[in-house]
Amino acid sequence: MTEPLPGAPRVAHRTCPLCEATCGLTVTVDGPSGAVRVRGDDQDPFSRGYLCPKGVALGELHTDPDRLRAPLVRRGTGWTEVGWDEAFDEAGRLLAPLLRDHGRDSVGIYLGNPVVHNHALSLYAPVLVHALGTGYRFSASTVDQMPKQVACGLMYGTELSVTVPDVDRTDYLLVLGANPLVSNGSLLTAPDLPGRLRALRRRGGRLVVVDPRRTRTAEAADEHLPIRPGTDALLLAGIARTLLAEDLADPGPAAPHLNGLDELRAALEPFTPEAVAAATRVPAATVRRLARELAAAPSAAVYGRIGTTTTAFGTAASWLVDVVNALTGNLDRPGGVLWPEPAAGSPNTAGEPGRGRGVRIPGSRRTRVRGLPSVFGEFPAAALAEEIDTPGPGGERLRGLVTVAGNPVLSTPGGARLAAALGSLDAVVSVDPYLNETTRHAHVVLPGPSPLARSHYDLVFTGFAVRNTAKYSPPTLDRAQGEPDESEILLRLACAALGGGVTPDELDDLTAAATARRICADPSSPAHGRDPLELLAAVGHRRRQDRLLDLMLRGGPYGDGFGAKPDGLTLDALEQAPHGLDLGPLRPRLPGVLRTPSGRVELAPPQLLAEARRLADHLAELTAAPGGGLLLVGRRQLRSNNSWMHNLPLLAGGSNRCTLQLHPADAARLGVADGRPVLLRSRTGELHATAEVTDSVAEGVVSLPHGWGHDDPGVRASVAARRPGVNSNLLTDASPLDPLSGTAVLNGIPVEVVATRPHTAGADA
Ligand SMILES: Nc1nc2c(c(=O)[nH]1)N[C@H]1C(S)=C(S)[C@@H](COP(=O)(O)OP(=O)(O)OC[C@H]3O[C@@H](n4cnc5c(=O)[nH]c(N)nc54)[C@H](O)[C@@H]3O)O[C@H]1N2
Ligand SMILES: Nc1nc2c(c(=O)[nH]1)N[C@H]1C(S)=C(S)[C@@H](COP(=O)(O)OP(=O)(O)OC[C@H]3O[C@@H](n4cnc5c(=O)[nH]c(N)nc54)[C@H](O)[C@@H]3O)O[C@H]1N2
Ligand code: SF4
Ligand SMILES: [Mo]
Repeated sequence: MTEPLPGAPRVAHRTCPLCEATCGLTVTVDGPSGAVRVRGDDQDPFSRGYLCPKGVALGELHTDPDRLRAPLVRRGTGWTEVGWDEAFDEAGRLLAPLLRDHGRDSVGIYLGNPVVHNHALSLYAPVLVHALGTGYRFSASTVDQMPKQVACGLMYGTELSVTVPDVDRTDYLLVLGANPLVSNGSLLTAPDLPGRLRALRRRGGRLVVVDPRRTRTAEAADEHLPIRPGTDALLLAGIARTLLAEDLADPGPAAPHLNGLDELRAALEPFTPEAVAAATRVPAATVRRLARELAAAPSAAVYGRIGTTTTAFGTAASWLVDVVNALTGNLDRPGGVLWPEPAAGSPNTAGEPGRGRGVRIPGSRRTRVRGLPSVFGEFPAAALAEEIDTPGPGGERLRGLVTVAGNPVLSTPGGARLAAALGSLDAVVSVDPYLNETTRHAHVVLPGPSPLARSHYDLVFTGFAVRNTAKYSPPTLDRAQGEPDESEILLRLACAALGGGVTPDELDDLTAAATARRICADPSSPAHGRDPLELLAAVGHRRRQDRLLDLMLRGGPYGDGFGAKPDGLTLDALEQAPHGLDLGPLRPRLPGVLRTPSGRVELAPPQLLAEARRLADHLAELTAAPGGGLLLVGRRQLRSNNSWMHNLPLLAGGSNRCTLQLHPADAARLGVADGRPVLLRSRTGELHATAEVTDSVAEGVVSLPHGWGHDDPGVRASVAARRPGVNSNLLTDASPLDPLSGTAVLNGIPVEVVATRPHTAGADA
C-alpha cells in the first residue's frame, strides 16, 4: 500500500480469493468515507485487468450488514454476541468433554471450499485437525474434484499431480462437463478464460464442448455434443479404444515413461464406438472422428470437470481424460497437458525427483456406518449425516462437529437429513462469517475478517495454473480492534480442543519448526541439509501464515534457499512486486515430476482397471435397458458462488435464477409451461421449483443450480432471503458414490417432474 496524503484515496493491489481464476484486483479505498472500489489490475501479469462481477462485489462483501463482525454464542433459542475470549472458552467447554469422554472420533470436522482460497485456513486447518485428533474429516473435495485427485494420484504418484490443459498454446481443446465461461475455470487456473478461449479459436484452434446443456462455453465453441448425463467415462473409453484400434496412438516423448499400455488395451476392448454411442447419445462416427482429430492435431488437450467428476464413474472419467492425452502424445507437452511447478506447496516438487511412495487407494480407515474407505485421509461428505444420526451398538456416533468455511446442508447430498442431524449434536463450532443453512445449527460461530483485511497467497491454485506465477497481497484494510485473523482463530480453537496446556504462539512455533525441519530434510529443496533453527531465525520477523509461507517459498523450487541462491524467491521479493511475478510458461516435467514407486506413469493401475471392468458392466446394463426418464444435472451461474454471495445486492437478482430448466419437448409432454411451478421428485427427496422452458438443455435432461434454498428462518441473509430458491441437494442421493474417491453423484440423477397447477395450453404464451 502506498502511503497516501491525508484524506486522499489509497490504492492497493491484491488477488481475488473468490474463485480459482486468481484475478489481480486494484482496490481503491476512499479516504474520508472508507468506501471501497474494486477494478481489475491491468498490471497483474497473469490476469491483465480481467475480472468478473464477483470480484467487484468484494466491496459489498466487506460492508454487508449481515456479515458477522463478532462471535456468536447460542443462548437458549437465540444468539448472543460475545467477546473473542468468551467465544473460545465456550468452544472449549463444548468440545473438550466430548473428546475426553467419548474419544477423538466423537467430533468431526468439515472443511468447505473457501479453505483452499485462503492460505491462513489451508495452513492452519491441519493444525486444528491434528489437535482434534479425529479420523472423521470431511471436506467439499468429495462433492467436487476428488476423482481427479485419485486418478492422478494413482497415475503420477501424488494427489496434487493434476495435469492442466495448456489452453494458451493448444490447437485443440476438448472440454467435458465444464463451463469455464461461467465458472472461470476449475483445476484450470487461468484468469480470463473467455479471452483465452477466444484467442484459441482466433489462432485457428478448435474448441469442442461435451455437455448436456448448450452452455455459454458450448455457444462459443466450434462444436457442441449434448451427451447423456453420467456417461463421459464411456465416451472417453470409446475414444481411447479407437486410438488403439486404429493405430493412432503415439505417446511421443512420454512413451519411455509409460507403464501398462498392454493392460490398458485389454481393458478398453468392450468400449467400441458403436457400443458407447447407444449409451452416450454421441454417434459412433463422432466418437471415431474425435479420436482422429485429437490424434491429428499438432497439439491437443482433453479437460474434464464437475460434469465428469461428480458422477458414478468420476474416477474412471478422470483417468480416461489423462489416458487420451497420453495416447495422443499430449501428456507433458506444450499445447497438451502439463504439470505446473508452483513456488510453494506442491508434493511433486519435494522429495526425491522421479520416484516416490505413490498413493494408497483405498485409504486405510473405514466409516463406521457404511464402511466406506477413507480417501487421502478423509471420509466422503455424503456420509456425514449418517455418522451423526445412526448410533452404533455402544452408542458411538459423531456428537460434535467443527465446520470451517462450508455449508454442507446446501452442498452435499441429502441436505434435509443433514440439517436434522446437525440439530441433534451436542457441540457445533463454525468458523464462518455468515449464519448460513449449516452454521445456523452451531453453538458457537467464529467469523473471520473480510477478505480485504487479510493477507493472501494462492498456495493451492498456483498448483493448477496455466502459467507459473507468484503473488502476495498484504491486508488492504485494517482489522477492527481485537478482531483476530483466521490463523489465530484456528490456533485458538486448536488450543481449546487440546484442553489447555499450550498457547497459540507455542502451537504456531511448533508448526513453523515442523515446516523448517521438513524443508531441511527435503532433497529437492535448496535448503536441504541446513539447520532448521537457521531457517527459523531467517523468518523470525514474521508470524503465522506469512512465516510459514516465507519458509515454503524460500525452501521451494524457486527459493533463495536462505542464502544458497541469492536471486531466488522470498516473501520479501514478493512484497516488492505487488502485481505479482510471472515465473514463466509450464514446461515438460517428466520424469522428475513422478512420485510413483515404479518411477513411471501408471496408465493401468489395478484399482483403475477394476473401474474399467465396472464401467464395462455398466455399459452392458445401459445397452440392455437404456432408460428414458429425465436426468437432473446442475449448472453454475456467473454471479453466484456455490451457496454464498447471494446476499450481495450487486450479484442478487437478474440472471441468477434458481429455475428448473427443461426442454420444450419435455415441457409439452408433461404439460409444464415456462414460469409455472413444478414438483420435482427423486428416489430420495422432492421439492418445488419454477420451470424455465429452454432448448439449451437436451431433451431428457433437466437442470437446477445448487447452493440455493435460503428460506430457512434461522439464516441471517436478508437479501438472499428475498429470492431464496431451492436446495437441489434435497434430490441428490447420499448412497451411490464413485467408489474409489467417495465422491457423491450430483449429476445425472433420475427425477420425475410434475406440473403442480392445472394448465391450459397457451395461457402463458
Ligand atoms: N448438487 C450439487 N452440489 C454441489 C455442487 C454441484 O455442482 N452440484 N458443487 C460442489 C462443489 S464443486 C463445491 S466446491 C461445494 C461447495 O460446498 P461448501 O464448501 O460446503 O460450500 P460453500 O457454498 O462454498 O460455502 C462456503 C462458506 O464459507 C464461508 N466463507 C467464505 N469465505 C470464507 C473465509 O474466508 N473464511 C471462512 N471461515 N469462511 C468463509 C461462506 O460464508 C460460506 O458459508 O458444493 C458442492 N455441491
Ligand atoms: N460463477 C461461479 N463460478 C464458480 C462457482 C460458482 O458457483 N459460480 N463455483 C466454483 C467451483 S467450487 C467449482 S468446483 C467450479 C466448477 O467449474 P465447472 O465444472 O466449469 O462448472 P459447472 O458450471 O458446474 O460446469 C459443469 C458442467 O457440466 C455439465 N454436466 C452435468 N452433468 C454432465 C455430464 O454427465 N457430462 C457432461 N459432459 N457434462 C455434464 C453441466 O451442464 C455444466 O455445464 O466453478 C467455480 N467457479
Ligand atoms: S473470475 Fe474469479 S478470481 Fe476473477 S474476479 Fe471473478 S471471482 Fe474473482
Ligand atoms: Mo468446487
